[in-house]
Amino acid sequence: MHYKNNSHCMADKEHREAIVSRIYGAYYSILPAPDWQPELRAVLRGRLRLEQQEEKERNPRAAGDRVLFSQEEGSEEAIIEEILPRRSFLARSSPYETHVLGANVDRAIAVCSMKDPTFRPGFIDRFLSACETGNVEPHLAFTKTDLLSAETEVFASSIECLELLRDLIDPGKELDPPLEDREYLTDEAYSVLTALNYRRLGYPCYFLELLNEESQEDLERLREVVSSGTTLLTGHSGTGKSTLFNRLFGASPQKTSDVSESTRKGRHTTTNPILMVLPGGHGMVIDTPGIKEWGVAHLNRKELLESFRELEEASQNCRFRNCDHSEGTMDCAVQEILNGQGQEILYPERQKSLDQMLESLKSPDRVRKGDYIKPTGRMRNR
Ligand SMILES: Nc1nc2c(ncn2[C@@H]2O[C@H](COP(=O)(O)OP(=O)(O)OP(=O)(O)O)[C@@H](O)[C@H]2O)c(=O)[nH]1
Ligand SMILES: [Mg+2]
Ligand SMILES: [Zn+2]
Repeated sequence: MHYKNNSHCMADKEHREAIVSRIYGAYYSILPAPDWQPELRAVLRGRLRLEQQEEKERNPRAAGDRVLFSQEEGSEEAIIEEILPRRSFLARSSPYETHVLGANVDRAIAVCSMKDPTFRPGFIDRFLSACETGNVEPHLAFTKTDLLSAETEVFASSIECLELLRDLIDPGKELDPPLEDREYLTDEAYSVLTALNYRRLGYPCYFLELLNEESQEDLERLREVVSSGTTLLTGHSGTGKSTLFNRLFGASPQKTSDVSESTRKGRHTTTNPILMVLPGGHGMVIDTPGIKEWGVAHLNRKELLESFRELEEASQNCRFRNCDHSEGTMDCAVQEILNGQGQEILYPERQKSLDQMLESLKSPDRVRKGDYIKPTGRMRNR
């Protein structure tokens, strides 16, 4: 990776560039350029600290932020003099708060377990919308495929599975028999079908058995992808983010722990985001704490609709400039697809997600319980 020398850097040779790797309240860990080592402990210069207080955390720092720092001779602690503008960031939000998960990220991987904890496509769809509008390339890692039954595996590679994927998005097709009457289509098999639909949509997908020591084609593909740029891992608690992180590093820098026996949910093992540089000094990976929900209150109706790839072509073809594709707009190409007048309709789970997201736009005062569990990198919207 190459970072342009900042002009401030040139003006003041004492200031060096670094990347924020961790934040603990008022303390930062930073990795100095060009080798991103050694990790230094840092604090903000008083002026910046004041600005931060006065802004009431309007734009707090996140892992991945670029900074300029100084270090007095003999001092262990570095001082952050300036925070450089962000090239991109990944955020989720309620009407009141925005939580920046990471800054200057090139791509993000939603780590989703096929089982334990339960597969939740709603999270994926919100994540995809946030990435598409935040200029971050989305990837999907489906973990714990080893927990799927042999029958599900057989279904996943069957013609029937492919036919279902096709029929479910065919506006002219009435499913016969309907989904609920197909006995082989267990919850598990339906989750796999839903995962495969993301691959059909063209998102890079990886199916992983992270506890299997043997080499896996998808894991190797993923290694290649993260070997350049900055990659952020996100997902619900217990899906295997830190396990994947450790596998990418070939070591165990991050603690992982079992999903709870009784609730089948994760235990929020990771509590702070951490950025690490892969051996060789090229790619950087950020492991983040598990989150419950991905709020998209920072997106408007137009952005939401246009973040759905299925609607992309239609939104480009929409005859109206700046159309927000509202219900009842005559001759709007996006509305035509949503009304089943196009070549394809949305996969049922995607349609459900879109409906929920659009619905939440209508009641902007609703803040969901448990939406914001970690106080890192938040900012107030108003
Ligand atoms: N069977 C199976 N277990 C896995 C797999 N990947 C991860 N696990 C297990 O799932 C549990 C949770 O993994 P973690 O890596 O701690 O999950 P996390 O996403 O980092 O969770 P938080 O830090 O709480 O957000 C651990 O017991 C892992 O060993 C997998 O592919 N298959
Ligand atoms: Mg973790
Ligand atoms: Zn339109």
